[in-house]
Amino acid sequence: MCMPSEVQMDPHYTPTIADINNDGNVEILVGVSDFQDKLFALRGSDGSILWTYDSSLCSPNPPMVEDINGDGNVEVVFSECGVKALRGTDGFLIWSSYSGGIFSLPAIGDINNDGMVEVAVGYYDLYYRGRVFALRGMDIHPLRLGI
Ligand SMILES: [Ca+2]
Ligand SMILES: [Ca+2]
Ligand SMILES: [Ca+2]
Repeated sequence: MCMPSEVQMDPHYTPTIADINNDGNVEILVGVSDFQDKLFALRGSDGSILWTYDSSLCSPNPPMVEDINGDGNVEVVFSECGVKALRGTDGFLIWSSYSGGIFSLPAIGDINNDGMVEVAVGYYDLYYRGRVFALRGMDIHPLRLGI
């Protein structure tokens, strides 16, 4: 039986479970809004903190875990007023795309059949129209979707 984590969280945040540092043990990723918005990576074995990421003005949505740059290691991708990709092993920020109108969870897949994955999110544009945009996972290059 595992002890509960010391991290206090809003129970509405959905955790993500994955092995983010390739050690064969799963971690638990969860966003927290408690005076300061943060994303926590907790060791699944005992709930201790592996790393934390201080978010911006918005609460982190449930993250996706995927190798988005093809280096064989997974990244942690989440939205919180923008889209961010963190290195799974230590939470280092790999890239960030700021947009004030992003409220959706990210979706990850190879949308143009080039063998590399893209990250897609829904957002409001300057005229508050709902849009979707996609970023190349490797280098955050935006792709035109024609919608
Ligand atoms: Ca692990
Ligand atoms: Ca990677
Ligand atoms: Ca692709």
